[in-house]
Amino acid sequence: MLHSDPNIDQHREVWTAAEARRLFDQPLMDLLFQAQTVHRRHFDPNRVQMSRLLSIKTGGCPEDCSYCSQSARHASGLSASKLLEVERVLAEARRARDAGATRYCMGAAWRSPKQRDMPQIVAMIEGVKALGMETCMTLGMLDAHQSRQLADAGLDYYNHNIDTSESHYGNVITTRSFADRLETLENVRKSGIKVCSGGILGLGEGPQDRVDMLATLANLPEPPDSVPINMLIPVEGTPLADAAPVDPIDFVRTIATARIMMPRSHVRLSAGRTAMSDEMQAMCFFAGANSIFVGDTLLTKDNPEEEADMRLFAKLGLQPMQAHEHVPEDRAVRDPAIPILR
Ligand code: SAM
Ligand code: DTB
Ligand code: SF4
Repeated sequence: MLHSDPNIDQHREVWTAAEARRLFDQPLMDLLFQAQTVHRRHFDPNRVQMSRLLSIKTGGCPEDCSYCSQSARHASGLSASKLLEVERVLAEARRARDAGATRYCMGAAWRSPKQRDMPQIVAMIEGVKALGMETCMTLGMLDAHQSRQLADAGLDYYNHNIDTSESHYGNVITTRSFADRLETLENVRKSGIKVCSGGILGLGEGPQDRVDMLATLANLPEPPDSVPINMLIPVEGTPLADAAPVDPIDFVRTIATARIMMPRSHVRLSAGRTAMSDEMQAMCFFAGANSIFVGDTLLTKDNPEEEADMRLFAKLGLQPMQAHEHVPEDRAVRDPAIPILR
Protein backbone atom coordinates (compact mmCIF):
# COMPACT_ATOMS: atom_id res chain seq x y z
CA MET A 1 0.00 0.00 0.00
CA LEU A 2 1.32 3.49 -0.82
CA HIS A 3 1.55 6.28 1.71
CA SER A 4 -1.42 8.69 1.61
CA ASP A 5 0.35 11.54 3.44
CA PRO A 6 1.51 13.99 0.70
CA ASN A 7 4.50 15.04 2.85
CA ILE A 8 5.94 11.56 2.72
CA ASP A 9 7.94 9.99 -0.10
CA GLN A 10 5.21 8.56 -2.33
CA HIS A 11 7.43 5.70 -3.37
CA ARG A 12 7.74 4.48 0.17
CA GLU A 13 5.13 1.96 1.06
CA VAL A 14 3.28 1.87 4.36
CA TRP A 15 2.93 -1.32 6.28
CA THR A 16 -0.60 -2.34 7.03
CA ALA A 17 -1.20 -4.15 10.32
CA ALA A 18 -2.30 -7.23 8.32
CA GLU A 19 0.93 -7.29 6.24
CA ALA A 20 3.01 -6.93 9.38
CA ARG A 21 1.09 -9.76 11.04
CA ARG A 22 1.62 -12.03 8.02
CA LEU A 23 5.37 -11.47 8.27
CA PHE A 24 5.34 -12.17 12.01
CA ASP A 25 3.26 -15.37 11.70
CA GLN A 26 5.33 -17.04 8.98
CA PRO A 27 7.18 -20.28 9.66
CA LEU A 28 10.15 -19.21 11.78
CA MET A 29 12.77 -20.43 9.29
CA ASP A 30 11.25 -18.33 6.50
CA LEU A 31 11.01 -15.27 8.74
CA LEU A 32 14.61 -15.60 9.92
CA PHE A 33 15.93 -16.16 6.40
CA GLN A 34 14.16 -13.04 5.13
CA ALA A 35 15.31 -10.97 8.08
CA GLN A 36 18.94 -12.04 7.67
CA THR A 37 18.76 -11.37 3.91
CA VAL A 38 17.43 -7.84 4.48
CA HIS A 39 19.99 -7.29 7.20
CA ARG A 40 22.89 -8.14 4.86
CA ARG A 41 21.67 -5.66 2.27
CA HIS A 42 22.15 -2.75 4.60
CA PHE A 43 24.61 -3.77 7.33
CA ASP A 44 27.65 -5.86 8.01
CA PRO A 45 25.99 -8.80 9.84
CA ASN A 46 29.02 -9.30 12.11
CA ARG A 47 29.06 -5.79 13.54
CA VAL A 48 27.06 -4.60 16.53
CA GLN A 49 26.71 -1.00 17.70
CA MET A 50 27.40 -0.52 21.41
CA SER A 51 25.66 2.13 23.49
CA ARG A 52 26.28 2.93 27.11
CA LEU A 53 23.55 4.22 29.44
CA LEU A 54 23.76 6.53 32.41
CA SER A 55 20.89 7.64 34.61
CA ILE A 56 21.56 11.35 35.07
CA LYS A 57 18.43 11.85 37.22
CA THR A 58 17.02 8.80 38.96
CA GLY A 59 13.58 8.10 40.47
CA GLY A 60 10.75 10.30 41.71
CA CYS A 61 9.08 10.45 38.27
CA PRO A 62 5.49 11.80 38.21
CA GLU A 63 4.42 9.46 35.37
CA ASP A 64 2.73 6.12 36.15
CA CYS A 65 4.34 3.75 33.58
CA SER A 66 3.38 0.42 35.12
CA TYR A 67 6.70 -1.27 34.27
CA CYS A 68 9.03 1.36 35.69
CA SER A 69 11.09 1.32 38.88
CA GLN A 70 11.39 5.12 38.72
CA SER A 71 7.74 6.13 38.98
CA ALA A 72 7.01 7.91 42.27
CA ARG A 73 3.61 6.18 42.19
CA HIS A 74 5.04 2.68 42.71
CA ALA A 75 6.64 1.30 45.87
CA SER A 76 9.74 -0.04 44.14
CA GLY A 77 12.02 1.06 46.98
CA LEU A 78 14.05 3.37 44.73
CA SER A 79 14.86 6.75 46.25
CA ALA A 80 14.85 9.87 44.08
CA SER A 81 18.11 11.69 43.37
CA LYS A 82 18.97 15.08 41.86
CA LEU A 83 20.34 15.77 38.39
CA LEU A 84 24.02 14.69 38.32
CA GLU A 85 26.78 17.27 38.08
CA VAL A 86 28.20 17.76 34.58
CA GLU A 87 31.75 16.80 35.66
CA ARG A 88 30.51 13.49 37.10
CA VAL A 89 28.70 12.65 33.84
CA LEU A 90 31.78 13.47 31.78
CA ALA A 91 34.00 11.29 33.99
CA GLU A 92 31.60 8.36 33.51
CA ALA A 93 31.43 9.01 29.76
CA ARG A 94 35.22 8.99 29.48
CA ARG A 95 35.34 5.58 31.17
CA ALA A 96 32.66 4.24 28.80
CA ARG A 97 34.55 5.53 25.77
CA ASP A 98 37.78 3.93 26.97
CA ALA A 99 35.87 0.63 27.31
CA GLY A 100 34.73 0.81 23.66
CA ALA A 101 31.28 2.44 23.76
CA THR A 102 30.61 4.69 20.77
CA ARG A 103 27.28 6.16 21.84
CA TYR A 104 26.52 7.64 25.25
CA CYS A 105 22.86 7.69 26.30
CA MET A 106 21.80 9.83 29.23
CA GLY A 107 18.39 9.24 30.78
CA ALA A 108 16.33 11.29 33.23
CA ALA A 109 13.21 10.22 35.13
CA TRP A 110 11.22 13.26 34.06
CA ARG A 111 7.85 13.82 32.45
CA SER A 112 9.66 16.55 30.51
CA PRO A 113 12.75 18.69 31.16
CA LYS A 114 12.43 21.98 33.08
CA GLN A 115 13.87 25.11 31.49
CA ARG A 116 16.17 25.61 34.51
CA ASP A 117 17.86 22.25 33.84
CA MET A 118 18.64 23.03 30.20
CA PRO A 119 22.06 24.68 30.69
CA GLN A 120 23.33 21.57 32.51
CA ILE A 121 21.86 19.28 29.85
CA VAL A 122 23.47 21.34 27.09
CA ALA A 123 26.85 21.20 28.87
CA MET A 124 26.57 17.39 29.12
CA ILE A 125 25.87 17.08 25.38
CA GLU A 126 28.77 19.35 24.45
CA GLY A 127 31.14 17.62 26.86
CA VAL A 128 30.32 14.08 25.71
CA LYS A 129 30.60 15.09 22.04
CA ALA A 130 34.02 16.56 22.76
CA LEU A 131 35.06 13.07 23.91
CA GLY A 132 34.34 11.80 20.40
CA MET A 133 31.18 9.85 21.19
CA GLU A 134 27.72 10.07 19.68
CA THR A 135 25.24 11.56 22.17
CA CYS A 136 21.74 10.39 23.03
CA MET A 137 19.32 11.73 25.61
CA THR A 138 15.99 10.51 26.95
CA LEU A 139 14.31 13.15 29.09
CA GLY A 140 10.57 12.59 28.52
CA MET A 141 8.32 14.83 26.43
CA LEU A 142 9.83 17.74 24.46
CA ASP A 143 8.13 20.70 22.84
CA ALA A 144 9.43 22.23 19.61
CA HIS A 145 11.53 24.83 21.45
CA GLN A 146 13.23 22.30 23.72
CA SER A 147 13.97 20.04 20.73
CA ARG A 148 15.64 22.95 18.99
CA GLN A 149 17.72 23.75 22.06
CA LEU A 150 19.00 20.17 22.16
CA ALA A 151 19.64 20.16 18.41
CA ASP A 152 21.61 23.40 18.69
CA ALA A 153 23.74 21.82 21.43
CA GLY A 154 24.64 19.11 18.89
CA LEU A 155 22.58 16.20 20.27
CA ASP A 156 22.75 13.27 17.83
CA TYR A 157 19.84 11.08 19.03
CA TYR A 158 16.76 11.40 21.20
CA ASN A 159 15.20 8.25 22.70
CA HIS A 160 11.46 8.31 23.21
CA ASN A 161 9.71 4.95 23.12
CA ILE A 162 6.13 4.33 22.08
CA ASP A 163 6.43 1.19 24.24
CA THR A 164 3.43 -0.75 22.86
CA SER A 165 0.48 -0.51 20.47
CA GLU A 166 -1.88 2.45 20.53
CA SER A 167 -4.72 0.23 21.72
CA HIS A 168 -2.76 -1.32 24.62
CA TYR A 169 -1.12 1.96 25.65
CA GLY A 170 -3.82 3.05 28.13
CA ASN A 171 -3.51 -0.28 29.99
CA VAL A 172 0.14 0.48 30.73
CA ILE A 173 0.36 4.28 31.19
CA THR A 174 -2.45 6.70 32.07
CA THR A 175 -0.58 9.97 32.75
CA ARG A 176 0.10 10.66 29.05
CA SER A 177 -1.25 9.44 25.74
CA PHE A 178 0.11 7.62 22.71
CA ALA A 179 -0.55 10.85 20.76
CA ASP A 180 1.70 12.76 23.21
CA ARG A 181 4.49 10.33 22.40
CA LEU A 182 4.06 10.83 18.65
CA GLU A 183 4.03 14.60 19.09
CA THR A 184 7.43 14.56 20.81
CA LEU A 185 8.80 12.28 18.10
CA GLU A 186 7.60 14.78 15.50
CA ASN A 187 9.24 17.71 17.35
CA VAL A 188 12.50 15.77 17.58
CA ARG A 189 12.49 14.82 13.90
CA LYS A 190 11.70 18.37 12.77
CA SER A 191 14.60 19.74 14.83
CA GLY A 192 17.00 17.46 12.92
CA ILE A 193 17.91 15.14 15.82
CA LYS A 194 17.90 11.45 14.89
CA VAL A 195 15.05 9.49 16.45
CA CYS A 196 15.50 6.43 18.66
CA SER A 197 12.12 4.85 19.40
CA GLY A 198 10.94 1.35 20.20
CA GLY A 199 9.12 -0.50 22.91
CA ILE A 200 8.87 -3.24 25.50
CA LEU A 201 7.61 -6.79 25.19
CA GLY A 202 6.01 -8.38 28.25
CA LEU A 203 3.45 -5.71 29.15
CA GLY A 204 0.55 -8.15 28.78
CA GLU A 205 0.22 -7.36 25.07
CA GLY A 206 -0.73 -9.86 22.36
CA PRO A 207 0.98 -10.56 19.01
CA GLN A 208 -1.19 -8.02 17.21
CA ASP A 209 -0.08 -5.31 19.65
CA ARG A 210 3.53 -6.15 18.88
CA VAL A 211 3.11 -5.84 15.13
CA ASP A 212 0.89 -2.75 15.48
CA MET A 213 3.69 -1.10 17.47
CA LEU A 214 6.19 -1.98 14.72
CA ALA A 215 3.82 -0.68 12.03
CA THR A 216 3.48 2.67 13.87
CA LEU A 217 7.28 2.97 14.01
CA ALA A 218 7.87 1.87 10.41
CA ASN A 219 5.16 4.21 9.09
CA LEU A 220 6.50 7.36 10.78
CA PRO A 221 7.43 10.06 8.24
CA GLU A 222 10.94 8.61 8.60
CA PRO A 223 11.44 5.29 10.39
CA PRO A 224 13.50 5.76 13.60
CA ASP A 225 17.25 5.50 13.13
CA SER A 226 17.37 3.21 16.18
CA VAL A 227 14.65 0.87 17.38
CA PRO A 228 15.20 -0.46 20.91
CA ILE A 229 13.26 -3.64 21.65
CA ASN A 230 13.22 -4.15 25.41
CA MET A 231 12.11 -7.27 27.24
CA LEU A 232 10.35 -6.32 30.46
CA ILE A 233 12.55 -6.49 33.54
CA PRO A 234 9.90 -7.19 36.17
CA VAL A 235 10.32 -4.79 39.07
CA GLU A 236 8.94 -5.57 42.51
CA GLY A 237 6.42 -3.00 43.72
CA THR A 238 5.27 -2.10 40.17
CA PRO A 239 1.92 -3.26 38.73
CA LEU A 240 3.78 -5.51 36.25
CA ALA A 241 5.96 -7.24 38.85
CA ASP A 242 4.28 -10.59 38.17
CA ALA A 243 3.68 -10.25 34.43
CA ALA A 244 3.98 -13.48 32.44
CA PRO A 245 7.43 -13.85 30.86
CA VAL A 246 7.82 -13.30 27.11
CA ASP A 247 8.22 -16.44 25.01
CA PRO A 248 11.80 -16.27 23.64
CA ILE A 249 10.74 -17.35 20.13
CA ASP A 250 8.08 -14.61 20.05
CA PHE A 251 10.76 -12.14 21.10
CA VAL A 252 13.00 -13.30 18.21
CA ARG A 253 10.03 -13.07 15.81
CA THR A 254 9.48 -9.45 16.88
CA ILE A 255 13.14 -8.59 16.22
CA ALA A 256 13.02 -10.25 12.79
CA THR A 257 9.79 -8.46 11.87
CA ALA A 258 11.29 -5.13 12.98
CA ARG A 259 14.37 -5.78 10.84
CA ILE A 260 12.28 -6.49 7.71
CA MET A 261 9.94 -3.53 8.26
CA MET A 262 12.76 -1.07 9.08
CA PRO A 263 15.67 -2.34 6.97
CA ARG A 264 17.98 0.65 7.50
CA SER A 265 17.41 1.12 11.24
CA HIS A 266 19.62 -0.09 14.03
CA VAL A 267 17.49 -2.61 15.90
CA ARG A 268 18.64 -2.71 19.51
CA LEU A 269 18.43 -5.79 21.69
CA SER A 270 17.84 -3.67 24.79
CA ALA A 271 16.72 -4.31 28.38
CA GLY A 272 16.30 -7.86 29.60
CA ARG A 273 19.51 -9.50 28.32
CA THR A 274 20.47 -10.81 31.78
CA ALA A 275 17.44 -13.11 31.51
CA MET A 276 18.40 -14.30 27.99
CA SER A 277 20.62 -17.27 27.17
CA ASP A 278 23.57 -16.89 24.79
CA GLU A 279 21.54 -18.91 22.29
CA MET A 280 18.57 -16.54 22.47
CA GLN A 281 20.82 -13.52 22.00
CA ALA A 282 22.53 -15.23 19.05
CA MET A 283 19.12 -15.80 17.46
CA CYS A 284 18.27 -12.14 17.99
CA PHE A 285 21.48 -11.09 16.21
CA PHE A 286 20.70 -13.52 13.39
CA ALA A 287 17.18 -12.03 13.20
CA GLY A 288 18.77 -8.62 12.58
CA ALA A 289 19.45 -7.03 15.95
CA ASN A 290 22.65 -4.99 15.55
CA SER A 291 22.90 -2.85 18.64
CA ILE A 292 23.05 -3.45 22.40
CA PHE A 293 23.54 -1.59 25.65
CA VAL A 294 26.90 -2.41 27.25
CA GLY A 295 27.95 -1.98 30.85
CA ASP A 296 26.66 -3.77 33.94
CA THR A 297 23.84 -1.31 34.69
CA LEU A 298 21.07 0.02 32.47
CA LEU A 299 19.33 2.93 34.22
CA THR A 300 18.48 1.25 37.51
CA LYS A 301 18.59 -2.46 36.64
CA ASP A 302 21.29 -4.99 35.79
CA ASN A 303 22.75 -5.63 32.36
CA PRO A 304 25.29 -8.39 31.55
CA GLU A 305 28.84 -7.82 32.85
CA GLU A 306 31.30 -6.53 30.28
CA GLU A 307 33.33 -9.79 30.37
CA ALA A 308 30.21 -11.87 29.65
CA ASP A 309 29.47 -9.72 26.59
CA MET A 310 33.09 -9.96 25.43
CA ARG A 311 32.91 -13.76 25.71
CA LEU A 312 29.62 -13.81 23.80
CA PHE A 313 31.01 -11.57 21.05
CA ALA A 314 34.10 -13.78 20.75
CA LYS A 315 31.98 -16.96 20.54
CA LEU A 316 29.80 -15.44 17.81
CA GLY A 317 32.62 -13.66 15.96
CA LEU A 318 30.91 -10.30 16.44
CA GLN A 319 32.82 -7.01 16.32
CA PRO A 320 31.88 -3.59 17.70
CA MET A 321 30.59 -1.10 15.13
CA GLN A 322 32.52 2.17 14.96
CA ALA A 323 30.88 5.55 15.66
CA HIS A 324 29.17 6.93 12.54
CA GLU A 325 29.94 3.67 10.69
CA HIS A 326 27.89 3.40 7.54
CA VAL A 327 27.57 0.52 5.09
CA PRO A 328 27.36 1.88 1.53
CA GLU A 329 24.12 1.02 -0.25
CA ASP A 330 25.99 -0.42 -3.25
CA ARG A 331 27.18 -3.24 -1.03
CA ALA A 332 23.63 -4.49 -1.19
CA VAL A 333 22.95 -7.67 -3.10
CA ARG A 334 19.33 -7.94 -4.11
CA ASP A 335 17.74 -11.37 -3.94
CA PRO A 336 14.74 -11.48 -6.28
CA ALA A 337 13.83 -14.95 -5.01
CA ILE A 338 12.27 -13.51 -1.89
CA PRO A 339 8.90 -12.08 -2.95
CA ILE A 340 7.87 -10.44 0.32
CA LEU A 341 10.92 -8.19 0.41
CA ARG A 342 11.00 -4.80 -1.19
N1 SAM B 1 11.50 9.16 31.40
C1 SAM B 1 11.84 9.06 30.02
C2 SAM B 1 10.76 8.42 29.22
O1 SAM B 1 10.03 7.57 29.74
O2 SAM B 1 10.68 8.72 28.04
C3 SAM B 1 13.15 8.34 29.79
C4 SAM B 1 13.59 7.16 30.61
S1 SAM B 1 12.62 5.68 30.47
C5 SAM B 1 13.18 4.75 31.82
C6 SAM B 1 13.24 4.89 29.01
C7 SAM B 1 12.59 3.61 28.56
O3 SAM B 1 13.08 2.51 29.31
C8 SAM B 1 11.10 3.46 28.67
O4 SAM B 1 10.45 4.11 27.63
C9 SAM B 1 10.92 1.97 28.58
O5 SAM B 1 10.73 1.58 27.24
C10 SAM B 1 12.23 1.41 29.12
N2 SAM B 1 12.04 0.72 30.42
C11 SAM B 1 11.79 1.32 31.60
N3 SAM B 1 11.65 0.40 32.59
C12 SAM B 1 11.80 -0.82 32.00
C13 SAM B 1 11.75 -2.16 32.50
N4 SAM B 1 11.49 -2.43 33.77
N5 SAM B 1 11.95 -3.17 31.63
C14 SAM B 1 12.20 -2.88 30.33
N6 SAM B 1 12.26 -1.65 29.81
C15 SAM B 1 12.05 -0.61 30.63
C1 DTB C 1 15.45 1.91 26.04
O1 DTB C 1 14.65 1.59 25.15
N1 DTB C 1 15.87 1.12 27.01
C2 DTB C 1 16.76 1.80 27.90
C3 DTB C 1 16.90 3.19 27.22
N2 DTB C 1 15.99 3.11 26.14
C4 DTB C 1 16.80 4.42 27.98
C5 DTB C 1 16.30 1.82 29.30
C6 DTB C 1 16.06 0.44 29.86
C7 DTB C 1 15.67 0.58 31.28
C8 DTB C 1 15.61 -0.73 31.96
C9 DTB C 1 15.17 -0.63 33.36
C10 DTB C 1 16.08 0.13 34.29
O2 DTB C 1 17.31 0.07 34.19
O3 DTB C 1 15.53 0.78 35.18
FE1 SF4 D 1 9.09 8.16 34.30
FE2 SF4 D 1 10.22 7.31 32.04
FE3 SF4 D 1 9.86 5.63 34.12
FE4 SF4 D 1 7.75 6.46 32.75
S1 SF4 D 1 9.45 5.21 31.96
S2 SF4 D 1 7.91 6.38 35.00
S3 SF4 D 1 8.34 8.53 32.22
S4 SF4 D 1 11.17 7.39 34.06
